[in-house]
Amino acid sequence: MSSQTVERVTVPPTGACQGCAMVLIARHALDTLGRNSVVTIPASCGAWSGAMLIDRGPTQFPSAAAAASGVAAGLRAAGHKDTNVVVIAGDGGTYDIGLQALSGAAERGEKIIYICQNNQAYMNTGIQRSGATPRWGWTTTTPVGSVIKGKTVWPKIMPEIMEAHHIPLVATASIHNIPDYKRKIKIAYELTTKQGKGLSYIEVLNTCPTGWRYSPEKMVAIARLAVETGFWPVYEVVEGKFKLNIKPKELKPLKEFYQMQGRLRHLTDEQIAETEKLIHSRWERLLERDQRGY
Ligand SMILES: Cc1ncc(C[n+]2csc(CCOP(=O)(O)OP(=O)(O)O)c2C)c(N)n1
Ligand code: SF4
Ligand SMILES: [Mg+2]
Repeated sequence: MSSQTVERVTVPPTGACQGCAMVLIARHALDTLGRNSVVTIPASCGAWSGAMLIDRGPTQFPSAAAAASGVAAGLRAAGHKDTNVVVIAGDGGTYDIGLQALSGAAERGEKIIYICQNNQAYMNTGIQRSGATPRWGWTTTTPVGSVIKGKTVWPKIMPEIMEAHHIPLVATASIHNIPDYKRKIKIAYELTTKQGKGLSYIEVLNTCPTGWRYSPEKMVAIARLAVETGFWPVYEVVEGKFKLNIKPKELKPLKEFYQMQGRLRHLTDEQIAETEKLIHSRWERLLERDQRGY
């Protein structure tokens, strides 16, 4: 990638559902990085990202970061030092079954640009819960019945787990702000591919109409509301420097966001209030970090 390069790497059509944000996540990452890239996609909806004009290796569900480590080593051995080695994995392949491979790769300082498209469930296999599914959220394995109503535990905060690995870049992004996402992809290119400083981790909320139960034309509105309610804070930690990139003056009520989605519409006011309390206390911590700058 040069700073001037804007070349298509992904080619339509895709096999994804109508209004799928994952297509945007894959397309803008790879088109920004350009053709001197190799991408590894574990079993996930990412398999439906469409045709690509670069080498693309499907991997097993748990091993994307391990496979990418091997690709990076092979490229290095062959003298290709400036090729982007990219992973695009789902939340299941990142938070859950792929965590060990990812943690190992991050700790070893592998030169991998790792993108997690987080749609908060195992979507391509039929909407099963993951470590990223919101508490009380409906999935096919956390049904809403008369005794149990959705997932009973809180989701992990994966970007904070990645921060504990002291990697050069940890960032979150939202598909309603593509320029911010592409800027972060360029930082990853600079730190990981060009300067060889280790693994970059970027996680994007993948608003998924099929699994979240909303109609596809609301994709951008839902993504924006996720950020404006504090449900999905957009920030970056670049070589230890913290910045909250989108700072609404006041957070919108979480209920607005939850009521737009069939998977979360059943929550009681008390459950929403409890979730909001957690979100707001995290938001306060992020504002403090933003002021401190680390
Ligand atoms: C070891 C193993 N267990 C289960 C599966 C079946 N499987 C393939 S993809 C997937 C879920 C992927 O979820 P996620 O990573 O969140 O991606 P998404 O489909 O949501 O994009 C599962 C359970 C598998 N391929 N390998
Ligand atoms: S299930 Fe969701 S993430 Fe998967 S292709 Fe369909 S809209 Fe996209
Ligand atoms: Mg998923």
